[in-house]
Amino acid sequence: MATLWVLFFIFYFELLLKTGHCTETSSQVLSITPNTQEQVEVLRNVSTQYQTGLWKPASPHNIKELTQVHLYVPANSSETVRNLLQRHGITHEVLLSNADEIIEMQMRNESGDPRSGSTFYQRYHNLEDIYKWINRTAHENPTTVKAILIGSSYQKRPLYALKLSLNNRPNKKAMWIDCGIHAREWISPAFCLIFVQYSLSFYKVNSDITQILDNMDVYVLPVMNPDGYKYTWTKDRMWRKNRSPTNGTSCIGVDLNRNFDANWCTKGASPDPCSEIYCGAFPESEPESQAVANFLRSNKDIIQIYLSIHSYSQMLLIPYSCTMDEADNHSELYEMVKQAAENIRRYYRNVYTYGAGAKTIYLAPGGSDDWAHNLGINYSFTFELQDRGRYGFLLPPSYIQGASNEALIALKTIALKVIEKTQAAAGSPQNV
Ligand code: 0X9
Ligand code: ZN
Repeated sequence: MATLWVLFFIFYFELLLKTGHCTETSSQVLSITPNTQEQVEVLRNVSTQYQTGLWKPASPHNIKELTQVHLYVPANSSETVRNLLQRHGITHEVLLSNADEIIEMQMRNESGDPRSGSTFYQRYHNLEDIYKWINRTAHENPTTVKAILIGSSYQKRPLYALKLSLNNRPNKKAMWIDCGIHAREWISPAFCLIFVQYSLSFYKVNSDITQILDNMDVYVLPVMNPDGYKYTWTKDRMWRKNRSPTNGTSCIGVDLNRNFDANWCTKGASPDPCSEIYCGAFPESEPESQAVANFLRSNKDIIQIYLSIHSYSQMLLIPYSCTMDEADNHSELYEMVKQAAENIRRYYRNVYTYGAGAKTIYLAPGGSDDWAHNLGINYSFTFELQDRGRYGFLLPPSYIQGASNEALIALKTIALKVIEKTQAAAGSPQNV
């Protein structure tokens, strides 16, 4: 009997270590809300030390009173950080108690365990597999899909956009969708893949996507930041920026969503190469943002809708993020994201907030959506997909389909509205 008890304790202790319920030995993600300016300062400090990783907001400067901060704390600094918070009377909640284990699991999942029962689109894929998928999709659909090389990354990886053109109607307009500007937001490329697959499978089956694809071509860039994405699979799951170096510092990477020419590098972006929101040496200094900007410039007369997919927070954002001013067509855009959020709520019972970026999250100049809007692509949006912080960037693969369905209904709502306003009359979207 005694041996049995000993075995039980050994087993239980191991379980504690594995599940992370033993706080001393596992990394955690904490949700912390500072109540005073002093607490804000403490949190800004903590978030730049002890090898912690700030998940939300993107930069310590954006930490403010009464707003949740999500902070990754590695196992070895867990005690120090918790003591520090306690000393300053800052309370916290544990969002994830086993972050490293989840990271490991999501990477292992890649090979596609045949016993898991999940399909290709219900898993995250590494960069090589996404390139293979791009190739396969173009080859298997020679009349409707074309892979267009729009440029290459700093490390010379190709940037392929897929052009979906489901019929030969003359003078068709177009929509642009990019995914994976920020490397760690894995749900974003996963959505782009699902969107392409859905469009090809449900054209002439679902009336909304049929109407959209009858009226516009769609350009889909599944991974805008391939170097960063690769890095999240091999070295650092929480990497955000691209991988270009800067002279005179060992800090790497530019935030591609601060590198566009829209109030570039003003408040809400940083000139410090070590910052997560580093704006780069000059607007479009990065080959990735330049490639997208060049493509949009060359096709601005046909592209009506610009959509950039990010995570996380569940938000549907419209310009501007680079100024507190309203866009010239603010009410029109606002009405669209409002309807899109209502549809997500109606069909999937999930809450998305919506509005102008600067007012809904924070001032964030140099973003692609604001730049595209100023270029003349009036209908410009950024979606922040699931979730609201429970898993954050580590959204489990089993949530990919649900998160993508929500983005899809929002996309349909907006595209149908744009078609209705600018082209033929359109109906209301159905469930997907
Ligand atoms: O800060 C960002 O770039 C986006 N949020 S994220 O958490 N995915 O990093 C929001 C982008 C909103 N649009 C612009 N800043 N232009
Ligand atoms: Zn992002």
